[in-house]
Amino acid sequence: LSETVLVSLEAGVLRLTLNRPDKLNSFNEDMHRALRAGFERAAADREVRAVLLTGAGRGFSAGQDLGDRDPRKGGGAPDLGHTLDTFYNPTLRLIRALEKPVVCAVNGVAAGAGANIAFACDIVFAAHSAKFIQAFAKIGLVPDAGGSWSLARILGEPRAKALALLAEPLMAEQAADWGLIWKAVDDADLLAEATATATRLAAGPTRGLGLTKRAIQAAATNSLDAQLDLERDLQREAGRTRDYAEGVTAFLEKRPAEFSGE
Ligand code: T3D
Repeated sequence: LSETVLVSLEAGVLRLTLNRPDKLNSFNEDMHRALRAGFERAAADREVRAVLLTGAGRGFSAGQDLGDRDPRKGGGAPDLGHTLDTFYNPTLRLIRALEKPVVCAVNGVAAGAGANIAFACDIVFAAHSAKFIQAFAKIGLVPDAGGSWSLARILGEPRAKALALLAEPLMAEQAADWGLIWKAVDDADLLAEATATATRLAAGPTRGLGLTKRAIQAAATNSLDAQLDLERDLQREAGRTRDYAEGVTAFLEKRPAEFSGE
């Protein structure tokens, strides 16, 4: 069993903790595989109704482990396209396709692909002391792990380009002000607040929440017409869930709903 990602399940929340703290949770192949396996489990396991992603130690993730890319070790230029295909891209796609909420608690610096994996999550909390760095420009690379997409879409070109070209740190508070993340919170409260949110979501109408995620993500590329059709289709599906019947019944009976996730 890999120790590079710690995995625990409590109250329907699958907590995935990136765990290479002495390397600021930078990604080696083992951590890639373990994180991907975590999200595959989240998709397959009915007990899992939300995911919480965080990092061990003082950082969230410093992106790719550059020790594994040392040109001084010889062997010629690596095929980084292949490593994106094999590692980062499948995980990004899993996070986006997972029809369960993914909460991220950015506990410290998030650099390179580490930042962009955080931006792919659904609800992102960051500690006030955390910062986001598009570190790629410092080593001659291009933003990856979905960063060029999410930064441009969320921030627009001027801010996306400045962040990517200058590789300057963006503090958590500013990231929240710009709409890149949900909230910046006190360092001491980060894990409790993110866990409470993930736990609340895990007790929610999982299928409806998953369909909501799908609808909002589809809006980025749909016309209004296509989106209206999609809402009709998804609402039809949501209207057939047990949780919808329970939600309406609970409202009419003036009691809290007890959602099963079905
Ligand atoms: O290759 C492919 O597959 C393509 C995909 C690429 C995706 C990417 O993510 S490319 C971008 C890679 N990441 C970076 O370029 C960031 C490199 N790290 C930093 O710039 C800084 O470490 C930070 C700004 C993130 C944090 O700075 P600071 O001063 O808080 O910490 P530090 O002292 O630099 O780092 C602490 C330790 O972690 C240190 O180890 P040591 O000296 O105590 O033994 C440092 O070497 C290590 N570390 C930090 N980042 C990485 C790393 N080791 C390997 N790879 C790292 N990315």
